[in-house]
Amino acid sequence: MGAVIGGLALSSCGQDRQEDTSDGRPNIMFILAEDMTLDLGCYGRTDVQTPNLDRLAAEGVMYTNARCVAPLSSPTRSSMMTGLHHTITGTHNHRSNHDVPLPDRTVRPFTAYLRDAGYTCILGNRDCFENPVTHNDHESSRKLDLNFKFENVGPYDGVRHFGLFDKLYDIMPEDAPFFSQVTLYNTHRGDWWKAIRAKSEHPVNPASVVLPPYLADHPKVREEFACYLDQVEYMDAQFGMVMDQLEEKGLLDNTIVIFIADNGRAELRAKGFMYEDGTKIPMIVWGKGVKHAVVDDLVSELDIPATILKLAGVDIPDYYQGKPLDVFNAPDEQNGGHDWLYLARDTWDEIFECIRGVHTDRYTYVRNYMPHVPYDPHHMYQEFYRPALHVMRTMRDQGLLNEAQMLFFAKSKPVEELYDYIADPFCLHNLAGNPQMLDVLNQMRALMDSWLAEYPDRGIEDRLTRVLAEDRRDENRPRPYVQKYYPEEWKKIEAGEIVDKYDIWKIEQKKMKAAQRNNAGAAD
Ligand SMILES: [Ca+2]
Repeated sequence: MGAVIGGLALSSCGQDRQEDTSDGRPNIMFILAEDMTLDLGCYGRTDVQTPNLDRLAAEGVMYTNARCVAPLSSPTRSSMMTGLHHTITGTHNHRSNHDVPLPDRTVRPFTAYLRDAGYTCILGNRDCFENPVTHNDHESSRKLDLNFKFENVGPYDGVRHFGLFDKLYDIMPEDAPFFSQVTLYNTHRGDWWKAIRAKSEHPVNPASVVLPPYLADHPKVREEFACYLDQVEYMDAQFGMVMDQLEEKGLLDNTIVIFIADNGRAELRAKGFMYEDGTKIPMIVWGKGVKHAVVDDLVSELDIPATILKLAGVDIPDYYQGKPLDVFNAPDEQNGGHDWLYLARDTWDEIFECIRGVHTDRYTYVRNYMPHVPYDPHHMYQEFYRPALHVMRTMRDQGLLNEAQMLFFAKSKPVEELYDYIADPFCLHNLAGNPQMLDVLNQMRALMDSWLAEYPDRGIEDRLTRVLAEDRRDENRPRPYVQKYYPEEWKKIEAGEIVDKYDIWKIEQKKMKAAQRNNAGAAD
């Protein structure tokens, strides 16, 4: 499978072909894109070119109703690594518990089982990403982002040793069978977005972008969305390079490739929330023996670790909450997926939150445990990385937003929400107050309550007692700093420009704070 580079100048990754020393078990390649929903050509988008993933889907199994377990990175990644929902293991608050080992020593990272079975576990990819556009692709390719104590590489016992992988980067034929995990990071918001768009040979035309109806149809919003799709194209090109690398090493024939995004699209009313664009993720499995199929079953990220262990011939632990995908079967022979899934969203940076959701094959039920926290809580990260937020706030003040676009600016959230996501894929019409939907509402409530009766939910338990780490507090974020010292730049942000200096500002502001502290200390 040769890669099609999506019109972007990326480094090549030529390697001498070497002998595959696999003992017959498949190699497993787990590739995670960041923060995107079904924004690929193979899922029907007409405004983006993703030839490499389109080909993967045309030859492999493409899941059309796959869900993350949280609409944020670190809880989803923590869940996949343990096989258990993040609300059970205490890994629910984004970027938390970094010094806390997993609470139950019978719960082990799935890589520990793979390593016991003789798999070489390899994290990240260096060869393909040597000439990134503006950020360090190869460092971000090893992103783990787990809310428990871990180290990238080294032994693991969960008490004194917390290493999850055997090594970084290099896949060698003698590593077979291997498990390789690679994050393709650039679809995450960052200071490289404009540079990647500038480098594209076919930047996405803002006029051709199909916007979701909850975003205002404004030139700046179109430009931003086009730039997001440029990131998707760049990611697709990187994916193609990883596949080329495997082929050139002679390892592709015995490798199963699993591609997903960790959570939904980084946009207003998507990432962070239970709606379709926040929770529906691409999921494609490809490789030797995998039959092409398009599967509409409701499946979960938690099915991924179970699938990986099954592919490796490892017994799936009793406590696992996912079930392995039947990737070698036609759709009518598949296991049918899940009847329903439980999702949770808790603290995100400095914003406390507690949202719970249930998805069935038709409905989404949402229970807001903190309804007083608005959808737009002036979250610092979103201030910098959601140009649409500023554009739409201005339009709101001018009375220019329609009902769908005003949803994000409600002063509070309803206690309960219910959506028929088949009829209403943008989750614009809350049916929770509709008397005709009372039976459905009660069924969804009962599903959520049955989960809560069976499992602890540590996010609901700790929601009123959370304390933010020092570096999450508002004063350590650069909004007031930029407003004061870079007022012209702040004006651009408020006008809906895409940010590309956030990291610089963060560093400068930290330096200034440190200098102020030192000066205060000297005066004492
Ligand atoms: Ca993510």
